[in-house]
Amino acid sequence: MQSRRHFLRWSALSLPLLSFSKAFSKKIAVTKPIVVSTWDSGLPVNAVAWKVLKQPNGRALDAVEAGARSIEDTINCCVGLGGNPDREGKVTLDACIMDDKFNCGSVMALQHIKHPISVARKVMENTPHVQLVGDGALQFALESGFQKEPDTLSADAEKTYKEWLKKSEYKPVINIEQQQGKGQKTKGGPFAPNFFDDGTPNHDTMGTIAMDASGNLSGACTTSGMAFKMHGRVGDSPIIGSGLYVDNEVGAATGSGQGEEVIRVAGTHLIVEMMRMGKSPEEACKIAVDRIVKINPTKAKDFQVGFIAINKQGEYGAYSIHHGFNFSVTHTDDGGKVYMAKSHFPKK
Ligand code: SD4
Repeated sequence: MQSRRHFLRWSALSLPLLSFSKAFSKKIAVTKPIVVSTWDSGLPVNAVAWKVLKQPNGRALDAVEAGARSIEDTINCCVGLGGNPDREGKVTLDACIMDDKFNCGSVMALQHIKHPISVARKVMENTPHVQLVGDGALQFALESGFQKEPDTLSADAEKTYKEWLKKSEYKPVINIEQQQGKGQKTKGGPFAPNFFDDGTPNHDTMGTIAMDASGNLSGACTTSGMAFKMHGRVGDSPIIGSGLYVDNEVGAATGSGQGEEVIRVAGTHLIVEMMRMGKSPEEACKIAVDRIVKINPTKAKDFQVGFIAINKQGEYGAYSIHHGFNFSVTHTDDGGKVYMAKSHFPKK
């Protein structure tokens, strides 16, 4: 006869085992590969990343780097050497990259280099460090074979900079790329046009997160930072845990907007930790946004932050402080889709 002690021991062991096997006999559908980027301008970035993800053994790390490089090649307000300068008229670039094994690299306030994201990857792969800044980052880039580009502003950046100099006023503008400029032929805000004269869209910081067919996550973030910032200012974008974070067991997150406010709450690390605790990507992004707003709800009326996240099931989500932050999702050959993030403050 089975003793009571034996029975108790057996049932204590078997119950968790039974529920464990039940949970795992249910197959969870995972959407992969998948790539998600900030803004609608993320759609062509996703398309470049998608090409990599579709290849046999295509790595998420290569995909996000290729996507970031593609936007660094274009002229736009907020990424790459064609971006808006700081208040001294210098374009200083911030970028970071993170893979599925907590390897990460970043460059901050880097001048003269076309592809800061690739320099960040070299920092990750070829140095014992995570971050290089300013002249040191430039020196490392040149020693690594990157070409030094001339110190000239793009025509668009020069125009907006001259305009700015007239007032020399530094004020972040919500959804700067989504605004209608007064007296301008094309759509655009007072500091940066939404669309250039040839019809191509202008845009903001590019954050891209991806999961490849093997289920590995990586992310990249690249920007010229807030227009007309102080020389030497570094935003959230190149800071691991603020502008970008990847934990291959849990998920990945990145964002765009007023970097100082994201740094204060270590925004993307917070999002990944919330997903670890079982929150969906959208819920996790909302928690980070709410935390920023709670610090100073009045001040939050005047700046934008938007986050995007994916988890290991390939579920994605986003949330922003103000209406107007959209994001791009690609997980099939259909060219991807743009979604508007839900926001703390509703559409005005
Ligand atoms: C920064 N987060 O430098 C970047 C800029 C940005 O919308 O995303 N602007 O703070």
